[in-house]
Amino acid sequence: MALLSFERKYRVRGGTLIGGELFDFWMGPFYVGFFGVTTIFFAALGTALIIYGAAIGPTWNPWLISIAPPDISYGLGLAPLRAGGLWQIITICAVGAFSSWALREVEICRKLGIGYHVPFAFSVAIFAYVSLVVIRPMLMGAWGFGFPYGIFSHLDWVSNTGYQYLHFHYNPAHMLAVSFFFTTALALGLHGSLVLSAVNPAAGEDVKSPEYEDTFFRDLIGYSVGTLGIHRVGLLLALNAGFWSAICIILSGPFWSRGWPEWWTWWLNLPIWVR
Ligand code: 07D
Ligand code: 07D
Ligand code: U10
Repeated sequence: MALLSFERKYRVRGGTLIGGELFDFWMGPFYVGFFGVTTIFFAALGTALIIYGAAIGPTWNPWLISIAPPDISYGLGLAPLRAGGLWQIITICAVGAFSSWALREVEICRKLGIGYHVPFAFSVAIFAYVSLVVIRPMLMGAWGFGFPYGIFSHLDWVSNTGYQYLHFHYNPAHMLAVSFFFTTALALGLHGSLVLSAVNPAAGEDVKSPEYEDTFFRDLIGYSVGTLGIHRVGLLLALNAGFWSAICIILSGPFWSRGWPEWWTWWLNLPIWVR
């Protein structure tokens, strides 16, 4: 079915979560829906507040613009706009915009009659963000533990936070997250190259069937996970990368406040070593 006739078939009203038929329409290629409106609202307000924060700040250099969270002394209270209040409202806008985007994905899935895998996956990314600016600051008792909104300043935050725990690489959940990120790239590299090698042959040659893809990996490593299976594996790897990232930062502070290398003393303290 050509794309346009397919769109005529599925672009019908219904299936929305909220708002009934009120925003149940498309603008050009984009589906709008109630959550499209809330996305635009939060994203526009958040962006405007970042621009306002830049205007009252010391620089227009895009790498250096930064909206900082309140000082730790404000605890979990509200801060004046210029002293972290902007960061607090921008955080509400960001959570509002990301959640709206996920819910808009859900409405599109419902219209198409497909599974909710994409919004579920995006929710893991949202969980990682929320772990940084809501969950960990709340567990530690101050919004000031969130990261600042700026290109370079957020890198400073990651570095400083890492060194507060002496050597962040020794955080076991960080190890898992890093390994899952690396494995995700490996899996996508293998999958993208394998598919292209089979279905995008040189001019004049035949496109090869999935049996060729299966056979390549049986010959190489003795097993093929299959053409559907590799997508399950890819999703599982990527979701774990985001999930263990969130865990590694929630652990740092609320549940472990010393250097991460020290955590490994449990290994040396095992009763099995001969002294
Ligand atoms: C390619 C999809 C497109 C998305 C892009 C990002 C903005 C920000 C806003 C100036 C893969 C759009 C950027 C809307 C502009 C202002 C106020 C996704 C793709 C191109 N980071 N981070 C970047 C964010 C955190 C870290 C780049 C966001 C944590 C490190 C970009 C968040 C920690 C490095 C960026 C976030 C952390 C970066 C490229 C939110 C741990 C880099 C991102 C909302 C996760 C790299 C200068 C990219 C860089 C980089 C955005 C959170 C660490 C500016 C939106 C606090 C170590 N981050 N980041 O390609 O070059 O993502 O930085 O949580 O080295 Mg970051
Ligand atoms: C949070 C982004 C969510 C994004 C959302 C969408 C828009 C719209 C619009 C483009 C989670 C945003 C969308 C804004 C854009 C348009 C149109 C993703 C998020 C919802 N580390 N480390 C990680 C590595 C070191 C430290 C994670 C490697 C040092 C700290 C990952 C190395 C020290 C934290 C990771 C390394 C240190 C991390 C990040 C190597 C510093 C975190 C990925 C090779 C001295 C962070 C939840 C992530 C974390 C994190 C990898 C080194 C510190 C596993 C590979 C030793 C403090 N590090 N790290 O989380 O877990 O993505 O955050 O050395 O907080 Mg690390
Ligand atoms: C899916 C699918 C399927 C389909 C599909 C899709 C999933 C069934 C049916 C849907 C998929 C798509 C439509 C494709 C979209 C894909 C993605 C979103 C993921 C892939 C992403 C990319 C290809 C982009 C990757 C980009 C990377 C890795 C780098 C991005 C980096 C930046 C934007 C810069 C960030 C850094 C900043 C801001 C700091 C500053 C640093 C730099 C700018 C770089 C270095 C510095 C300099 C060189 C100096 C200064 C720079 C200057 C002056 C200018 C820079 C200009 C720039 C443009 C960056 O399953 O099948 O089909 O359709």
